[in-house]
Amino acid sequence: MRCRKCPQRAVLQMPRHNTAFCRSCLTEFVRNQVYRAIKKHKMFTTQDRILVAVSGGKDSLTLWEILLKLGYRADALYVDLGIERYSELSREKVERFAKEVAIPCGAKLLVHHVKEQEGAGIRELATLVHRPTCSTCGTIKRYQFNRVAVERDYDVMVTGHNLDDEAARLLGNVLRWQEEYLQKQGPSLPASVEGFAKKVKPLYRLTEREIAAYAVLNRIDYVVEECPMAKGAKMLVYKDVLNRLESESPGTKQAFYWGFLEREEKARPTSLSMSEADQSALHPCPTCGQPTTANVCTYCKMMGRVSEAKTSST
Ligand code: Q46
Ligand code: ZN
Repeated sequence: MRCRKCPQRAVLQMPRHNTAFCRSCLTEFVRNQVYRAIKKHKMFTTQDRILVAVSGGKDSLTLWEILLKLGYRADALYVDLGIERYSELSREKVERFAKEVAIPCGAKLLVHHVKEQEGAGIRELATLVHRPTCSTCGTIKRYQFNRVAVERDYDVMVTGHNLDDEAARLLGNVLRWQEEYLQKQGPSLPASVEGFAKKVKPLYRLTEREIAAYAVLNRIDYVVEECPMAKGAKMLVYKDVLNRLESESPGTKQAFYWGFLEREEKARPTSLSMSEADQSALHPCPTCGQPTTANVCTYCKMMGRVSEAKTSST
């Protein structure tokens, strides 16, 4: 099959756009989708200092590469969760990418080690506080990314969530009518108060398959295996359901998530009042100073429980 834009051989068929691209037209398409996302949602400019959350997987490394190729000032933060082989492998990939691609472009890689800073690997921490590993992990990653972004004066924090991630999350939130989460499902969340970094998702227009093809064709070496803790996660079930719908009816994921965004945009006054509501409910955590709606923030509460559990076991 031929590329729809040039005479080259197509390497990827894209039924949702009823098209097919060769290597260089696919590269251009993917970068262009990221650029459109950045512009449409006024995510950042070339003057801003950007912090990319990288995990070593295809999405975050591809995102970092594209931002650098598009001329943005993008550093990255990697959180080493201390999950034996998986963390070692993914850290290796991130460090190699930084050395070969990012540092030559003038970018920096920052690393946060959970074992050193929080005193134990993510699985051990979760056992100590009697919480599921992924929710412990989520609390730590959110906290550390925000802390680094704010303390080091980054203008915006960027994550590699793609169309599959966002459509699956939307499906989960709609199935349970979690309206509070629905209001925060857009690709750009403003820095609602002092101490909260702006967060954006420039890959929301691209599917996992398109990003994987881009990564392979552009020789981005990423960790292929999933985090071992992801097994059995609800998100994977939602993704699977959406993939089945997509193969029956190409474009379903896009229509679902983009349709939601269009509706949200029309209801913008609600989201503005939402950020006002956030502001009035938030105050600095007395222990760490990060904004929280509770007495003490979730991270500090969790770390308090970790030290209690450690003391009682000695
Ligand atoms: S990294 Fe962390 Fe994910 Fe691994 S422990 Fe769960 S939440 S599955 S994005
Ligand atoms: Zn705190």
